[in-house]
Amino acid sequence: MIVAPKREDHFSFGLWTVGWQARDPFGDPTRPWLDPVESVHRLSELGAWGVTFHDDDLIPFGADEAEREKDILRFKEALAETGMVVPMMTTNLFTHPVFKDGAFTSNDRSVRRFALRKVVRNLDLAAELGAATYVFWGGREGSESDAAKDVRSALERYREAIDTLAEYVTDRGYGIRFAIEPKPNEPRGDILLPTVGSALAFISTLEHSGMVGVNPEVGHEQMANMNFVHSISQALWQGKLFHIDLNGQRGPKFDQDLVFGHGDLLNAFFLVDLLENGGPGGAPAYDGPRHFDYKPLRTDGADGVWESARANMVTYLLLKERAAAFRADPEVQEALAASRVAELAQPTLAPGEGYKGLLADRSSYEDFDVEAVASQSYGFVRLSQLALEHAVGAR
Ligand SMILES: [Mn+2]
Repeated sequence: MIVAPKREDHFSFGLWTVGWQARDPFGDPTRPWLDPVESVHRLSELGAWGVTFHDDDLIPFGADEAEREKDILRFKEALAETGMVVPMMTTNLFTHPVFKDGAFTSNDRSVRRFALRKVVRNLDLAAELGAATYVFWGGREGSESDAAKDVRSALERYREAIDTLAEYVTDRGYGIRFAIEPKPNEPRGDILLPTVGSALAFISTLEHSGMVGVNPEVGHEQMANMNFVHSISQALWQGKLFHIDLNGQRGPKFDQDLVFGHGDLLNAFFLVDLLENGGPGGAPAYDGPRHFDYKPLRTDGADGVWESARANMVTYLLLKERAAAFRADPEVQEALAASRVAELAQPTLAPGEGYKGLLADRSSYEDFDVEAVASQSYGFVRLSQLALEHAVGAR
């Protein structure tokens, strides 16, 4: 039985995903331009709830005011006709050659000032359209040569940019939160804030750090050979998972942007289990949009565009079902207990104990049976296999 996506599942798509014309560094586009209005209607028919976009996805770079107003009006009409929402928006600070050495961290100060103005203009539109989250992906913020970029100054300028924009949003009372999207490389040889951990550390230096979180993308983290479930867990632990980009990737190579689950399926299973069942008492650990940032395969025509959009949502829902079955299985519960997974939630020190109590507790060291404890089995293989059997629908 294949599940059907619904509004309440809160699936959203970037206009640049289904709208990707499949131009790559080696080849021309294989698909025609797709009208954002058509994307809104088609995604809505497939059961999606929202669309997201960069300013330039909707309004061509350099469009005059009349053209801009016309594009926005048509788009708003499509939203009104379908009931689709815009939960997130972002800025294109990477396509135009003016950004070839970065936007907030270009060596050229005038580029940095232009970039801030481009973001401010689009933040006004984000507020108008009710977007709750504004994403910053600094694709061009980086370098190919260590001779060419003073990284400490670049990070300082990055901080200055985010703080300035946060102040603007606060002064305007927009209520928008920012989410920084890490990526290790591509298009730049090395990109600043390459992983979720780097972004979290950067955020802690911000003046308005409370309104800034992360927007991790499956493939970006896996390009850096990170375990996405670990990265998301840390973002959740720090209360910083403001948004998420779901897609697929097979290991450290170029950014594949595959359909969700079409890369590391088992990691996708555990990710959905974490998001849907990882909260207190098995509640969802994340209540934001389930946002897909992927590319329909270049080999496919329009049929593949909509088939892949559907595939993202169906795969997520199937994994959600499988994760629920995994959690509900008494054999899994027994295996989890045997593996003492829940015991990790118990603090290492007793309430009020402190190091003095620890030092006074002979059972913790002097009388501790190192050999007996070292010889125990944690039973993780059995637990892993149970998860796999549930993930593939064998249980
Ligand atoms: Mn990507």
